[in-house]
Formats: sequence, C-alpha cells, structure tokens
Amino acid sequence: MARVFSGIQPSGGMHLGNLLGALRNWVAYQHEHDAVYCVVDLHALTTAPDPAELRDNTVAAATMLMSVGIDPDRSTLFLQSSVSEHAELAWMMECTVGFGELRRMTQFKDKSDRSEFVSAGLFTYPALQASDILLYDTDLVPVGDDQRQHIELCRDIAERFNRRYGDTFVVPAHVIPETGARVMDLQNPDDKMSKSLESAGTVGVLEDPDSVTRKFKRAVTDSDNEVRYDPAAKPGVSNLIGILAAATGQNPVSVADEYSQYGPLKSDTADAVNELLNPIRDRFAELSSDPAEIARVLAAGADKAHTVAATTLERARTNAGLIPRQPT
Ligand code: AQP
Repeated sequence: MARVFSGIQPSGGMHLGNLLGALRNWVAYQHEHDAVYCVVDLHALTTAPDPAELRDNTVAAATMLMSVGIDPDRSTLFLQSSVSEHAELAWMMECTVGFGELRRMTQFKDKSDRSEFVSAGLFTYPALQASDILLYDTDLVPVGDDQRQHIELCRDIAERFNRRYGDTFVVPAHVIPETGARVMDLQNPDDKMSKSLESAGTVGVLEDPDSVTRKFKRAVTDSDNEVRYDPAAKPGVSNLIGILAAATGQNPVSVADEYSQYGPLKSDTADAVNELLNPIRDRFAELSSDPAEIARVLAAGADKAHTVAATTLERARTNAGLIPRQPT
C-alpha cells in the first residue's frame, strides 16, 4: 500500500484553506493508503509562540484532525515532537540542502518580511519538513498549493542524499487538489488565507455560522459586476467561486455559469461553507470533552510512528558513515 504523509502546524485556529486545501484530502487518502499524519509542533517553534498557547493549539489541532474525519484506527496520528527522530534527521537534511536553495523559498521570504525576529529555524524549516516526510518512506504528500515549492525541494534533497550515500530515501510526490488548493483571504484576495495573519478575511473552521455568513457578505469583490472565473483578473470573485466549487464538489467554471450577480454567489457560498463546517464543529465539541482519549490516540500514534522512523533514521545514519549506536 502506498504511504501518505502530511503535517499541519499548531499555529492557531484552523481555517477553511487548511480544510479545503489539505485536510479533506487527508481524510480521503486514509481509506486506500497507509496514512501517517502529524501535528508539526516543532515547526511552530520557529516563531516563538507563547508556551501555554502552543500547548492549547497543539491539542486543538489534534482534536480538529479527528473532527474532520481522521480515524486513528486507519491513520497514524501523532505529535512531531514526540518522535525525536524528526529532529535528528533534520540535521542531516540541513547538511544536504543548499543555503541558496533555502534562500529561494517564497514562504521564508514572506514570513521573514513580516517578522521582527527571524529565527534560523524559520530559514531551515524546509529541512525539518524534508525530515518529517522522508522518515516515513512517503510516496505521496497531500498539501495545498503553497507547499508545492517545499515538497519539490524535499524531492531534491532526497535525490541528492541518495546520490551521495546510496539508496536511502523514497522520493515523494506532492498531491494538490484541483479545487481549494489556494483559498485566498476574503478581504485581501491577493493573499492566501492564513492562520497567523490576523485578518477579517480568514474563515475559521470553528467560527460561529453567523460570523461566517457575515464574512462572506463582506468579501471583497470588484466593481464590474460580472461573475467570471478568472483568478488573475478577478481574484475576489474567483476566490468565492473556487470556495463554492470546492465545498460542493463542482468545477469552478460551471459554478460561475450559474450566477449573474455577486449577492447570491456570496450567500450560497456562505451556506455551502456552513453546511460543510457544522458537523465538524459538533464533533470538535464532542471530542474536546474527552482530552484523555486524545492523549491516548497521540501516544499510540507516536509509538507506531517511532518504529518506522527509527528504521529509516538508522539507514540514513549508516549510509552517511555515522557509527551505528551500540546497545548499552
Ligand atoms: N489558504 C490555503 N489554501 C489552501 N491550502 C492551504 N494550506 C494552508 N493555507 C492554505 C494547507 O494547509 C496545510 C497545513 O498548513 P500549515 O499550517 O502546515 O502551513 P501553513 O502554510 O503555514 O498554513 P497557514 O494556515 O498559512 O499557517 P501559518 O499562518 O501559521 O503559516 C498545508 O498542506 C497547506 O498547504
């Protein structure tokens, strides 16, 4: 069975972009693949979050993954920091990736431009991400479009390591959905919807339905009043069409054909999104009442993940010339 791996940062409340761009695919993949999913809490440290907030966000992220439909009986679900092999292999990845390659990453450029303090970890983030993926002999990585460049770099790192040291890693491919791969901010449709940008244009998965409806009603469009799917020329309107298409499993061009005015497009999109989010909100409330069960799932997932990760790490260490660890 092909293996699928992906991760999400506990950097705040999950939003519609996370759901449509990534999490829905994660749920679909667990049925016919060996699925490994991870809350990447070490990545969240790159921006020095408040420790209590990080703890809360980490538990909430794991609860959210189960709420959207990740089934711990089908998928391995764990916290990145519980499996120490991630951090150890990351060092080997840092020694394999080029400084120039990291400097070209657009996500680093964007995030460093808006940060007062730019940590070295933010810069080397793609090396840790490569470690996350390669530790599990991953074939497929379901992600949103913003992660395309990182996964391509991960492939380059795996190929370089394999050339240097012999066959060590499976070279993974990204899987990016046809609709929902790039959900844009409703107020600034040139920017992607994001957890860490506090914007009135971000739609939280757990947000109150009336607030979701209000945000769609106030979504930025344009003044020519023509419903057409053209993300470059009409980013706001195309974003609404893309969200409605992704939420209802349709094609954006045929969705656009059904509307001649912005008002009905906005209210139908809000309704479709609320319909998608309502059962997730209910499930989240239910699961949150039993934190011990979440902790149990994560501990069992970490044990399972550790078994695979330890084997891959040992192979990488040996191939690179490190002396195998001797049992004491
Ligand atoms: N706007 C988006 N549209 C589609 N997919 C998206 N993803 C993120 N934003 C969008 C996908 O969600 C998965 C998990 O994201 P992440 O938290 O690991 O990465 P991120 O890019 O850092 O997400 P955010 O929401 O923008 O968080 P912050 O603000 O913390 O940086 C990934 O598969 C990503 O592609």
